[in-house]
Amino acid sequence: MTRVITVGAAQLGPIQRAEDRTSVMVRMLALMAKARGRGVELIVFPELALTTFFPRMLMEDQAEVDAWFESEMPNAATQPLFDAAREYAMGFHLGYAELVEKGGVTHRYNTAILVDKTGNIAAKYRKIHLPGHAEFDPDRKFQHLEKRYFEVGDLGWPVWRTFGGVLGMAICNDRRWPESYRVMGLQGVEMVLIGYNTPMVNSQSDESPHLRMFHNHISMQAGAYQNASWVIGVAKAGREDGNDLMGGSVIIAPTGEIVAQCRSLGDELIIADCDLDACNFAKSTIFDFAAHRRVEHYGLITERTGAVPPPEESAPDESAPKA
Ligand code: ING
Repeated sequence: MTRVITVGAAQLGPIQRAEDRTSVMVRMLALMAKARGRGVELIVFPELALTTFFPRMLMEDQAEVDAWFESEMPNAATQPLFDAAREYAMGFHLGYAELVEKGGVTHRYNTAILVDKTGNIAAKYRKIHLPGHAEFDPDRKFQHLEKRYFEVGDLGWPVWRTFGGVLGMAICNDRRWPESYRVMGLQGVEMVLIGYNTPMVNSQSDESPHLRMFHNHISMQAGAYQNASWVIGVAKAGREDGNDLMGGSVIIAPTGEIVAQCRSLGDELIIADCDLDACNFAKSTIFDFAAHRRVEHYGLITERTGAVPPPEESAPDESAPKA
């Protein structure tokens, strides 16, 4: 029996700060309806899919910050997605800002959930690699305050047996770090779902948009290839209140090849039949981790956080007698 999942990557165009969740829901439900007509079984929405990318804004008032978060999931705004999932027998991935009380303490995460075909939340992931900074940085062309608004995720990178295979999740900046994929690869992941909101330009350099797109794709293609896994990367794209987000949403095969790619900066659905058994060959040959990895040499990867170069070469001792 083949293990093929028909997957839809549902890129979203811009969400302006003034737009409410209801207007976004209309757009997401339209993409789900379109996907249903194409036999999609799993639709993947972006990171922070319900609102504008609010970490670009410096906010001092906690109530103003918390208005961007969901304290329940599902909730009144998002319930229609869960209803559609059940009606269409279509699972979905959704990124959102999660506010959760634990032991009387409020925690705020950049979160993604995977909802199954019955409309139940089957999996949750909280973003671990938070890019940017926590305080206003006057040297940047624009702010990227994820370290201010979110805590580092506390769930690790689990994988789940669902949709007939082994699925995992990562969020945006996670896709740039090989460790994210490898932790899931070491659990046999066959499909990684990744939403992203990525500025089209660098806030600290004149890096070109085409170079940014190259980095976007090479990161996910490498993760897919080196872990013999499908990778679904889905953008929220376009110009949000004058700030440009990149598109380039893709469906990437375990070979690292891009099999489908969005061409617009708006709401756009791309679809592929993802055969999970396409992971098997590489997992049993070139990336048979048990046969080839040498963990006894990998210690630095978990022992050391920042790079430590070797000491500077000592300057020749000028006082020493010349040869
Ligand atoms: N956005 C960006 C990302 O990692 C970024 C931030 C862009 C960091 C480019 C480094 C280089 O795609 C989010 N939301 O993580």
